[in-house]
Amino acid sequence: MGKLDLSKGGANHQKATGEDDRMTTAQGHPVADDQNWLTAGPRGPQLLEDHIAREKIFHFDHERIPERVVHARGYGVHGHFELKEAIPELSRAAIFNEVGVKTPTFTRFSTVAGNKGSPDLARDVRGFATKFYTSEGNWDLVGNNIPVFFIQDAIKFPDLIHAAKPAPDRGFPQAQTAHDNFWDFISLSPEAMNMVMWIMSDRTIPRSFRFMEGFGVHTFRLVNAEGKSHFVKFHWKPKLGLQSVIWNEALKVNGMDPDFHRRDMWDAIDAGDYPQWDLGIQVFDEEFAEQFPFDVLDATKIIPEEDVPVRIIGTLTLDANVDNFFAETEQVAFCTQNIVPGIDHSNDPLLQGRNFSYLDTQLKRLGSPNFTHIPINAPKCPVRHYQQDGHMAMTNPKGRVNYEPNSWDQGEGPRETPGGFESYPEQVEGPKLRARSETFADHYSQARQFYISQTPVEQTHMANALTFELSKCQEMRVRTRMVGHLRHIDEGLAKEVADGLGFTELPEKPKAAKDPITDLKESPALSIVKNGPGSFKGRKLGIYIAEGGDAKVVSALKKAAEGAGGMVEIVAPHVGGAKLSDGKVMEADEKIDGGPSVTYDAVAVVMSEDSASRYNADKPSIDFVNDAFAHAKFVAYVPAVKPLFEAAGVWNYMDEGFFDLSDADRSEAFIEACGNVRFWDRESVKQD
Ligand code: HDD
Repeated sequence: MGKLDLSKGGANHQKATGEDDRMTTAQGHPVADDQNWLTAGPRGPQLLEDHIAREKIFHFDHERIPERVVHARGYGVHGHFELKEAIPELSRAAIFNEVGVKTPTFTRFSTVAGNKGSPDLARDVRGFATKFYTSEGNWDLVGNNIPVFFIQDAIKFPDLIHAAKPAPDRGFPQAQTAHDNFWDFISLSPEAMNMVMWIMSDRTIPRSFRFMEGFGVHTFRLVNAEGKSHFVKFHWKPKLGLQSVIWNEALKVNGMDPDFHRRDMWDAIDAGDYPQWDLGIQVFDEEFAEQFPFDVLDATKIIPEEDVPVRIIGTLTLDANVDNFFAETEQVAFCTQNIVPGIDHSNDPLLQGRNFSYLDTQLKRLGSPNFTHIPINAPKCPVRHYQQDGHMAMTNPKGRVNYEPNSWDQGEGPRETPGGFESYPEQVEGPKLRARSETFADHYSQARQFYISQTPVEQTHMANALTFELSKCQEMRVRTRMVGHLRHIDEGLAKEVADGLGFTELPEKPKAAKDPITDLKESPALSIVKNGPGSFKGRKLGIYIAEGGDAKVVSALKKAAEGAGGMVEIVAPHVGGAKLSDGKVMEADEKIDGGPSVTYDAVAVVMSEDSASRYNADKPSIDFVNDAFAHAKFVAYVPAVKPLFEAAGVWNYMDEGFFDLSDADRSEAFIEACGNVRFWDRESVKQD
């Protein structure tokens, strides 16, 4: 009969050709009864002898693996990277040299602080980690949607995360930084101030993963075939542009749909509307690094795009949802040390520490050094080495030789390869010491640059966010210390937050390790509003219909939104939909209390006057209109909705963000206006 084929076996819910539907245990024993534990008599005690029940419960008891200590809540998607411009002069990496080649990828988006079950719209940094399965092994770009970090040295990471996570005594708050421990730590860590500006901006409440940037954060090296090196920073630029929700929306969305971001990604990919990001590189040399006012090895600093432009070299397309969340999204193991020949690390002390941490964490999480055998982690190029055994070894090599050097014939075992990975031979010398370089001492200049680069609306949101977060700190010393730091960044901002917190005078500024540079230029690339979508592509219109609504208007709106590449959902008072003016019933995607306006980019309300009078005491209907107004959304309507709009307190305050569709042809103008995301002027208006 020969040897067993060891590649066969393993569980699968779906039957292969020729197999039957028979249920078995994990050992392959056919199961006749999966509903009743073996007992002694119909009402007697259960017997431990029942190997079928015991195996089932045993496996269930072990289903959970430790969640990631950070970035526990994440969402993974398959895709590919296509190189548009080869850069052999900069890097010899195959992935950067073959234009048109599609490298398979797996990207996992995440929040940092919350546990696996926390809501998607927590105010938090988003992880943006991509594994490229290149022909020369896996390259993992493990970045965030913010280009700087809280700390400069990895040794501080456990403290940062302890401070951000729920307090160890009470076990709350979950998935938020609005508490004493976090701000205590931050206010004692001036190096965090640039990051503080970023996290208090709307970057931490993105509308969707599809509308946010990604950054490799650290300075890396690119090394060409001649061994010449350049420094590089990696950027992901979303083709859809940037868009965030506003804080009050985030609070409501979290209650309404805690899976808002993962659902959005699943739906877009399911609908074939594949999100794309351009991969950009900022390349610079030692000479630039020398004259740049900040240290390029300091992960709390950016290099403004206006100083070193971002050069686009390729595109990432996310085009397939996972088949199994656990097997793929949970088990994927990113490691910053996964780099390929032609890319190298820099001496950024945060990056160097990460290179230890990620490998270590995978062993804890996945339980074996053989986590690279799990399909989602396995390279898609040949893998040949002499590592063997260990828990769950799936791909132990065949043959006799498992050491080197060896004198077995060519082909018996792998050999070192000329042209394989070589570290850039950077000259290194100096005393062994624990010290922070003087060149890392500027903590406020770029924080200020970020703040002054925002539009007034965004600056107000930042002041509000800071006030909110600090208002949740019970310790006065924490609040005052933070406001003291803000004074180094912008006196106006410090004053606004101090007023919000009810301070009677501004606290002292702490002594700065280095005096801030106050004349850095504004960088328009740092604002979300200045880099918005500009169209309705990839966005969602919610049309609230009820009996007698003008069918022509609804169909014109649908046509305009879909024509612009957007999605449309119909909301109605009942799941069954509503009969419109043409006598036909239009089905609803959502019942009104399941489809509030906070879940849409823009809304329309189309109903008869009778219906509007009927629903003008209905809280979900009132909220739909009132929230759309309060969140500065563009709103389309027909005049018949007056009774509802009056009840919602908006009828007398309708501005140019409201579109009267008595003339259905105005639908296109409405959708075009939605390209501006929101009618921001409204934010300052007070309602009834
Ligand atoms: Fe980290 C996960 C991004 C600093 C230690 N990190 C993790 C993930 C992302 C980042 C996106 C989730 C990966 C996934 O989806 O599985 N981390 C960053 C960025 C940082 C950063 C952009 C700063 C520039 N991280 C950082 C430091 C340390 C870690 C300084 C430790 C010294 N990070 C980890 C970790 C995690 C992790 C504990 C948890 C789960 C995992 O690695 O696989 O090792």
